[in-house]
Amino acid sequence: MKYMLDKNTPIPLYYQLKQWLVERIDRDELKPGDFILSERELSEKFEISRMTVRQALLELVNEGKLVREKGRGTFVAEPKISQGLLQLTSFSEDMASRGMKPGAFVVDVTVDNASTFLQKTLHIGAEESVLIITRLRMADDKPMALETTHLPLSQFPGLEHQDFNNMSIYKYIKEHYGVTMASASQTIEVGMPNTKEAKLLNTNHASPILQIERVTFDERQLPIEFVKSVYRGDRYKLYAKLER
Ligand code: 16G
Repeated sequence: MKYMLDKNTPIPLYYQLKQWLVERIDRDELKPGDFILSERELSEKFEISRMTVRQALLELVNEGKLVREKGRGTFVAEPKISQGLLQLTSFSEDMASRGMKPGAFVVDVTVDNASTFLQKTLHIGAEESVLIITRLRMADDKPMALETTHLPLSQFPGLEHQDFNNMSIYKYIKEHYGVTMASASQTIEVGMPNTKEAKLLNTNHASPILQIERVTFDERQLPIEFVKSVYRGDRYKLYAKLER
């Protein structure tokens, strides 16, 4: 069946094709993971050039609506998670509130002396040890972020013996040490993943990431955590409600 784009309006054909695809995604006729017809098939279906099709698909890939995978083709992207910026939540809480299954896969756990930076950030002495946990965070078993958490062992004695796979650190710390995360300061920058990050996050080198650093404070305003995270840019958008 042939579809007609309106060749008599000043609206460019590539834009009309984009709108056609976006409408079908918005109406759920095309769902995340569904394949999009090839450039050749779309150009035949709409009787337009392959160049025109290419431009429409490329823009939708750049806007994060479609994903292109070498050797597989182009398909509809998963919708992005809208992450609120003003509430202090844990990854596990965030995913559970969206009806998704949170997960944590431990990549590395070490105990190290506090670096000068960590001494300052966590208000600890040079002789104090820091527990460093790197975890891949999953939502419904799909990798979303890579987090490296630094915790002062003086505040959490024995924590180094805990298995951090598929568990919530915030919840554990509250239940076992009576420490509640009360506030945090956070910076967010855009970057590109290194080879290890791209591999663990199952993304490619050309996909931008969000680099997030957080210092979390307990109810006494004491810093108790420093976290460096790398979030998949194609899976997250940041949200804040602004008031005048
Ligand atoms: C969030 C926090 C991270 C915290 C983690 C605890 C950001 C950028 N990071 O991912 O600082 O360590 O939650 O999650 O939001 P958990 O309680 O599920 O282990």
